[in-house]
Amino acid sequence: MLDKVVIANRGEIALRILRACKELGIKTVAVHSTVDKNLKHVLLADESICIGPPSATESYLNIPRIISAAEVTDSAAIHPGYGFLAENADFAEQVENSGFIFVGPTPEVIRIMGDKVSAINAMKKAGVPCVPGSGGPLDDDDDKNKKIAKRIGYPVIIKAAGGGGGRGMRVVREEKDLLKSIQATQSEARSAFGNPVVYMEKFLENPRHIEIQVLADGQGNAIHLGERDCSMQRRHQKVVEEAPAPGITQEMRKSIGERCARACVEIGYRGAGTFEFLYENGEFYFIEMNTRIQVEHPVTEMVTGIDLVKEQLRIAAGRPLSISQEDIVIRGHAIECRINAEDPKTFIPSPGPINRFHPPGGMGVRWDSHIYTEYRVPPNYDSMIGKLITYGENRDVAIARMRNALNELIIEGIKTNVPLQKDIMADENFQHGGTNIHYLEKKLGMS
Ligand code: MV4
Repeated sequence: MLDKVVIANRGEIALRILRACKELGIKTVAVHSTVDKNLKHVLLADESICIGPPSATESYLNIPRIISAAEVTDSAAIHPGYGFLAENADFAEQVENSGFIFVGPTPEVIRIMGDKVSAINAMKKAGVPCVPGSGGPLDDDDDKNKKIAKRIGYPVIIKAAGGGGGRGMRVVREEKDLLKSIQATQSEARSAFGNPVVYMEKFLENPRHIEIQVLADGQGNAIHLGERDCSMQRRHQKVVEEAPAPGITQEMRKSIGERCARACVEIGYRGAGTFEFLYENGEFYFIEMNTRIQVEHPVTEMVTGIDLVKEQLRIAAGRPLSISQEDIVIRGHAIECRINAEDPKTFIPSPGPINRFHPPGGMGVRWDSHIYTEYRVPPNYDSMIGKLITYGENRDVAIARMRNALNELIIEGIKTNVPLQKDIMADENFQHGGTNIHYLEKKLGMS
C-alpha cells in the first residue's frame, strides 16, 4: 500500500480522503491555505503544511507548492479530490514527472476527456452511445454547418470543446441563427478556455442527467457500479443526487454499464470515473466523462457497499481490482442533499461563524462534513459545507429518513439551503421520481 499521501484539497472531501487513508494505514499530509489552518482534516492529519494565502490560485491551485509539499514530506502520492486541480492534465503530468503517484488516470486520458470533442470521439469508437452531432469541430464554412444542422435536425446546441459542466453552450432553434451562434460560442470559448473549437449536437429538450460510476485498474480490468440521477440542479449546480435512478431497470443498467466498463478498458482508463449521460425517451446519450471522484459518490457507496476512495487509493498503489462485476449488487436506495452556506431563496453565499451545530443521526443517515461548532465558513471557496446522505431499503424510506435528518440538522449563525432541501423532499413530483434537469429551476420560478 502507499506509505503517505498528500491530500491536495479542503473541506469535506479532504476529510473523506483522510478517513480512507487512515482505514488503509496510509499516513496523511494536509496542505492548506492560511484561512484553512483549523479545518478538521488538518487537525487530524499526521502532518500539515500551509501552502499559501486564502486565494485558491495561490494555494490549492498552486502546482509547485503542492508538489513541494509532497517532496518535503517524502510522500508517495497526491490525491486531488474534486475541483481545484483534480482534472488538470498538466498537474497530473508534473506530479508524475516529480516522481509521485497521481491518484487518478494518466495525464493523457485526462487530456482526452478534457477536450469534449476528443472525449466524444473516443467514446463513440468504444461503443458508448452519444448524442447525434457533428462528430468533430465546426469550421468557418456556413453552408457546411447548415448541412450538419439539417442532418441532425433542429434544435441543435453549439458547445465549446474546452467547456463542460454547462459553460460555453448555445441552443439554436432555426437556421437563420446558426452562423451567429457558432461565432458567438467560438469567441466566448476563445476568451474563457483559450480554445475556440466548438461542436454541434442535437439539443435534447427535456432530458434527465444520469451518470455511470466506474472503477478501472489500468491493467485491463474495469467494472461499473450502476448509475446516479443528478437531474435536480440549478444553474449547473447539483442540489440532490440519488442512486439508483428512478425507472432504470436491471437490464438497462447492465447494458449501459457494461458498455462504459468496456470503454474504460479500451481507452486504458485507471481509477474512479464517471460517464455523464443525458437520458430521454428510454435512451442514454453520452455527453462528458469526469476523471475524478465526484461530490455525489456517497450515494453509489451506500447502494453498493464499496468505498470508492479506498478503491482509488488501492488502484493508485498498483493493485489490480479486487472486486469483479458479479460482486456489485445494487441494494436499496440512497439520496444526497448538498448543504450549502447560502441564502435558500437568493442563493447568495453566506460565509461566517457557525454558532450552534447539531448533526443528524439514526439508521441509514450519513453526514459527510468538516464543519463543527465555532467553525468559520470562509468566503474564499465553494459554499458547500456538507452532504447529508440517507439510505433505505427503498426510495420512500430514503426520503422519509432524509426529511427527518433535515429536521434534526441544526446549523446556526449562517444561512443554509436546508429550507430548500426540505421543500424538495416534500415536493410530490420529486417524491414520484424521474423529474428532469429543468424541474428545479421551473419550481423556483426561474424559467
Ligand atoms: C446538453 C443538453 C441538451 N442537449 N446537450 C449542460 C452541462 C453540460 N454538462 C451539458 N449540458 C447540457 N447538454 C444536448 N445535446 C442540456 C444540457 C443541460 C444540462 C445537462 C445536465 C445537467 C443539467 C443541465 C442543465 C441545462 C442544460
